[in-house]
Parts: sequence; C-alpha cells; structure tokens
Amino acid sequence: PTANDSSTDCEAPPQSEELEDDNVAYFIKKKLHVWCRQPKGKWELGMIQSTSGEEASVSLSNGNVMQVARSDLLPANPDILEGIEDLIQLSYLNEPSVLHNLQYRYTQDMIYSKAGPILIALNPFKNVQVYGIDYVSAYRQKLTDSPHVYALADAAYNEMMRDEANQSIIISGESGAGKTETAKVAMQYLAAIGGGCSGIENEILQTNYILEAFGNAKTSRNDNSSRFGKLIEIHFSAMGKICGAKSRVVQLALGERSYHIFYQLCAGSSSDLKERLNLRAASEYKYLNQSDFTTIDGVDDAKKFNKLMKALDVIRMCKEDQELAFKMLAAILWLGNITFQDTDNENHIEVVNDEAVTNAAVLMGCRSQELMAALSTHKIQAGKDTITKTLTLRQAIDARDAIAKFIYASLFDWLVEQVNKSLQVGKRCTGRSISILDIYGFESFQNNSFEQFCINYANERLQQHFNRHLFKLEQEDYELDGIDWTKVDFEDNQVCLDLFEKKPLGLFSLLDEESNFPRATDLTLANKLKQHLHANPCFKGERGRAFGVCHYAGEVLYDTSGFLEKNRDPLPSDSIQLLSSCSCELLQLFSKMFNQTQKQSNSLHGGALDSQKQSVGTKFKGQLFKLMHQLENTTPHFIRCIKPNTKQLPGIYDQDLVLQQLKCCGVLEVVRISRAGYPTRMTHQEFSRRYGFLLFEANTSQDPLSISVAVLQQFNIPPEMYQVGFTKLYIRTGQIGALEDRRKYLLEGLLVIQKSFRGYQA
Ligand code: AOV
Ligand code: MG
Repeated sequence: PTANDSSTDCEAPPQSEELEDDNVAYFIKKKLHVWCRQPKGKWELGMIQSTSGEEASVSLSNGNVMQVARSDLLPANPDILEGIEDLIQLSYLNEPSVLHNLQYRYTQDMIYSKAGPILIALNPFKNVQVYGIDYVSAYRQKLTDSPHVYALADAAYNEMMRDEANQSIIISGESGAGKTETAKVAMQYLAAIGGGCSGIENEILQTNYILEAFGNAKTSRNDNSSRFGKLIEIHFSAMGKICGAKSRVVQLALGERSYHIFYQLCAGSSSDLKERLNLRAASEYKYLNQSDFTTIDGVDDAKKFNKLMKALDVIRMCKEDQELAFKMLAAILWLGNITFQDTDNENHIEVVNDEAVTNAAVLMGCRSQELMAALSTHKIQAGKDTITKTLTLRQAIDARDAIAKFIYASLFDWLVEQVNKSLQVGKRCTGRSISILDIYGFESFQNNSFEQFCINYANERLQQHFNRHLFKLEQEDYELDGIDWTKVDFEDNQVCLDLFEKKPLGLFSLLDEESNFPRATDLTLANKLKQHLHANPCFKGERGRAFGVCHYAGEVLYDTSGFLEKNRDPLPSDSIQLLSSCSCELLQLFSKMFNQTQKQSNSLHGGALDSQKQSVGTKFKGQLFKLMHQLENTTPHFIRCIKPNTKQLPGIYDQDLVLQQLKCCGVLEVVRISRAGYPTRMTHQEFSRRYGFLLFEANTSQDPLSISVAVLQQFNIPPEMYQVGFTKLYIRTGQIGALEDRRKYLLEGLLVIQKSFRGYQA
C-alpha cells in the first residue's frame, strides 16, 4: 500500500497539517490518532473524544484522559505508515510525526531513512548488523532498496558510469553524529565494487588509520573527533575499477594537543624506538597530561600504533621517513615540557636549561643554546644593527606553543602529501571520480569562538551548495519545461555569505585588517565590525565584545575574545629562522614550504601584506574555496548524520536533540518542499515505454505524450496530481505506486506464461 491509500478513501480528511473544525469531527468519528503536546513539550499519541470551543478532551494511549487546547493537537499518521522508509511519504509531515517515524525505525535498528533525495543516518552507538560483503552484494544486485549508505554509494557509482560524470557524497552533521564512520562505510562499498587486482582499494582504506591517528582527538563530544575536514576523491578506470585517490584537507588549529598519535606513540613504540626518541610515558608530558584522560575506554593505544605502522608500510612510506615523523612528535612533546624562570631583569625571563630543552634540541637537530635563544628573545632589525629584546613570560610561552603547533600542522600536511603520492592517480584513469566529503557540522554553543566562526562559515557555504542543487536546479527544471510552478521560496543564504566574504567590508577582511594593527584588541575588533556591518540583515551587533550572525540554522552569538590572536597565529620570524637552520630534513622542508606560501600569498595581495603571514581565517577560506570548487563539478548525493543523544550511548532517543538537528541540516525544509512539488519526473518517452502496455485499449497513436496521458486517465490520476511539461511528466508523491503495482503484476504474469511456453517447446 502506498501513502496515498488513506486519502483515496472517499471520506478522506482535508490534506492539512492542522486540525481544523471539519477534520476534527472526522478524527473523532474514525477514531484516528492525534499527537497531543504534553506539559514538558513531548508529544503523546491519543484519540480525541470530544471538543468544546478551543478545548478538546483526549484519551492518551496510557489510559489517561486530558483536557488540552486544540492548538496542542496535531494529526498523526495512519498505522499503515508506521516506520515508513521515506519521510516524504507520510500523509502528515508535522514535527511529532517525523520524529516518531525516525524513532520507530531507530528502536528496530533501522538507522537509515530517507527524506526525499537525502539519506538520514542515525548514530546507533553500537554495532548494527547491516554491513559486510553479504549486504554489499544485496545492494549491488538490487535485492533490496531499503535506505542505506550502500544504496546511496551504489547510486553514485551507477550515475558516474552511466553519465560519465563525477559524483560526490556530502556528509554533514554535528560532532559525534557519525560522519567519519559513514564516510568509511561508503568507502568500503566503493572499494568492494570497484576493487581490482591492484589492491589499491585496500591502500585507500588503510589511509583512514593514518589520517585518524594524526588528525583525530578525544573531545567531550566524541572520543574520536576529527579535527580536520576531508574530501577524498576516489578515481575509477573506464571499466569502473579504482585506480587512485587523492585527499584534500581543511585544517583548523583548534588548540587541541591531544591527537591520538601522541598517546599511541608513547604506548606502542618499541623500546628501541623509545630510546632513540628519548620517549617517556604519556603522563610525563605536559601537552598530554593536562587533560583528564590519557586513555580512552575500550581503546588500546599500543594496538592502534601497530596498525598505524602497518598502514604506513602499506602506503610504502620508507622506514626512515616514518622515523622522521615520530621524531617530530617526540620533539613536540619535549617542547611542551620546556619551562621558563624569572631573571633579575624585571618582567623578563630565561629558559630553564633542563632535559626538556636538551631533548627537544637533539630531536630537532639544533644546539640547545639556539633553541633557548629563540624561545626567550626577539631580534629587531634597526637600520644596520640588530637589537635583541627579552620576551615576557606570556610571549615566551606563546612562542614555544607556536613552534609546536607549526611543526604539527606541517607534519600533517606532509603526511597527506605522502599518502597522496602513494595513491597517485595513474595514467589508466579516465578522470571519473567519486569524492566523499566528511566535514565538521554546524556548531552553536553557550560560548562560541573563532573555531565555531570558521566551522559555521564552512557550513553556510555547504548549505548554499545544497540549496542550489536541490531547489534552484529543481525550479529551473520546472521553468525550462514550461511547468506552472508557483515558486517555492527557498532560503538563499547569499546575504549571510556576503557578510563573511565581502571585501573590504566583510567579517574575514575586517578581521584581517584589525589583526594587522599592533594595538588592536578584541573590543576594537567588535566595534569595527559593528560600525561597518550593521546594515547587513544577517549581522547583529551585541553589547561589548559580542556579535551575532543569523545563520541558516539559527542565530549564533560569537565572542571576539581571542579572535585576533587565533587569526594571527603568530610564528615569530626568529622561530622560522631557527627551524630552517636545524639539521633535521623535515624541519628544513617545513620552513621552506612556509616561506613559499608566504611569498605566494604576498604576491596575491599585491605585496600589501608584506612580511605579514597569511592569516588563519584567510587560509581556511582559501582551502574551503578549493574544496567547494572541486564539488561544484560533481553530481552531489547528500547524507545527514544525526546524533540521537549526547551520552554516546545506544538506545536513547532524545526528541528535542533530534528535532534541533533536523532543523539545522534542513531536513524538515526538504521534506516540505519535496511534497509541495512534483518529485516523480519522467520524460514522455520513458513514461510511455514503461506504462504504455497497461492500456486496456491499444492506442492508435504512436505519440509518447498521448500514450502517457491515456495511461494517467485510465488510472484515474486526478489532474491536480500531475503536470505535463514540454519534455517530461511531473507527478506528485505517491501517485505512481498504483501504476508500478499493476506493471509488476502483469510482468510477473508474463514471465510465468513465458516459462511455461518454453517448457512446452522443450
Ligand atoms: P563525527 O565524525 O560525526 O564526529 P564519528 O563518525 O566519529 O562522528 O562517530 C562517533 C562515534 O559514533 C563512533 O566512534 C562510533 O562509536 C559511533 N558510530 C557512528 N556511526 C556508527 C555506525 N554506523 N555504527 C556504529 N557506531 C557508529 V566529529 O569528527 O567529532 O564532527 O569532529
Ligand atoms: Mg569525524
């Protein structure tokens, strides 16, 4: 039965999301269920017994009878739609109905559902038995079509082969919602169906261990939180076999130092390696022991380290390079243990000459004295003379941490490059690809800082990409085909993007400008923003250091404290000089790379930012642009991951939390718009070829259009349920079911006749 069965009933209630006078009577008479809002905002199922004025008496499923305001009632869906796979097939699309449907499926471990073109994935926080080779072949052979990442990856693969067009799978959601796991499931499917004898698909899967070890960290919201955004592009040959891959990352220094790799290295390295790196236990390093956790429940760091070493072997990184990378990690850990002490000179400090300095210097390949000088003094060029100034304690700590951060970020970039080299797209590749995007979702907290500012900007861009594809293209399609289409107002967020991107009067530009003023403070920044941006409707000036931005997912209040510093992310020139003089090859390479990007960015800015390092915000924006550019040339497939609770536990479904995420990622909007339009679309040819043979009377005309219209009339599809375009038929949700049923029935009958006919011939 299709969703429409309830409404083809001759006494069907009006298709309204509200309970109005005439359908209330209908609901009472037919004993239909309604949603009844409870005092704490939860919704309970019940039946209306009677009404008087604006009040109704409702008997709840738990037996209680309640008096409620009519406005607190909403129609519920007929039982036959319980747990339906695609939300847009629901007769009523109100919030409790959508929430209930997802919850019903979740309790039965059906974690995947659809909302029109979008796949919704609810995080089960436990192992669900829906993966593996049997499921892969079931989806490949179309034995099942229930919603699944496999089904979506399969569709992307088929479209790539059929249309020779690049595809993308765009995964978004909050922290801990399951994006990274979902991306891996999609990769597994593509590896399984696109695998060949080269074994490159296994190499691609192994890169996950490397990128996660170096790019992920435990946070309060996710034990395995990705601290970078990733777009992995998987390339295929003309035969549909995987022939290479490339990753693009968007890094954001989040001030986290507890990346998994440090714990893994301390726990899992051999005693030989430990000796060579002067390595101690994780608990002895300040960068690691400041957080409350040096271990994660259920995670064996030593084992993970062995897996990582194997993965590095699989991508053919030589042992010398592996050791160099570990050496850098050890150097960072020792840098973190370096301390400072007061000197006789007021407010000024010197580095404590202990094993931390000695070890860091040995690992970096410089003399202790040089390292100590770089961490405690600043050289200023004054004409021909060089003046040496002593740093304050704060400045020295910042310089130390900036060097550690720089080494780590460069190491990560370098690793990604090594991985890409090893998976380099070969000559036999046709250029067909499927890209998988796993990037941090929208964040709105009590206190939002520069990190949220960047993350939410990225999501604003992605949302535009999403909108453009789903709505704009759809609308253009209708208009091109001459369809009467009362335009659906879709939220275009260009105004909000302008707020971030406009030059010179946009958030990023103004932030960079203020970052260049030595005397600027967080307060002068906030004032500057308010002064120049108040006219943008997405900007909200707030008191003091705060400002608000109206994002597509809601308003977020940002606190400018620390913005300037985080945007500058200063790496003193003394430090760069030190690094380039180190005997360690990697450090030389990193400082060279750094100088090169500086040159590039300076020439891009016409030298205006002379000697000024490219800001973190600008770098982030640039990386995001490249990534979006790559996505623009693909056919997108969207997955929205939803976190059902914040406890990271199975079986708990927090309705408010789910609802808020459905709103943030635009699912509710899509459900509504899909239904308002005509989601089923077929060309006249396709339609007449598929259903033409169902006509009782042979149609003398060969014209696909008249055949199609005859079919629609024979099946009593009401005229308001479809429209005829120049090239295509546009049909509303749920109308095609009856035709499909009839077609299947007839075809199966034909098959039986054919079989018996063949038997007769034999
Ligand atoms: P995220 O990528 O969305 O967060 P993850 O993919 O790391 O979230 O998922 C968080 C945790 O949820 C995983 O470590 C698993 O324990 C569990 N999980 C997610 N999906 C599944 C699944 N399909 N089956 C079983 N368990 C799952 V972040 O990277 O923090 O934004 O920055
Ligand atoms: Mg992740």
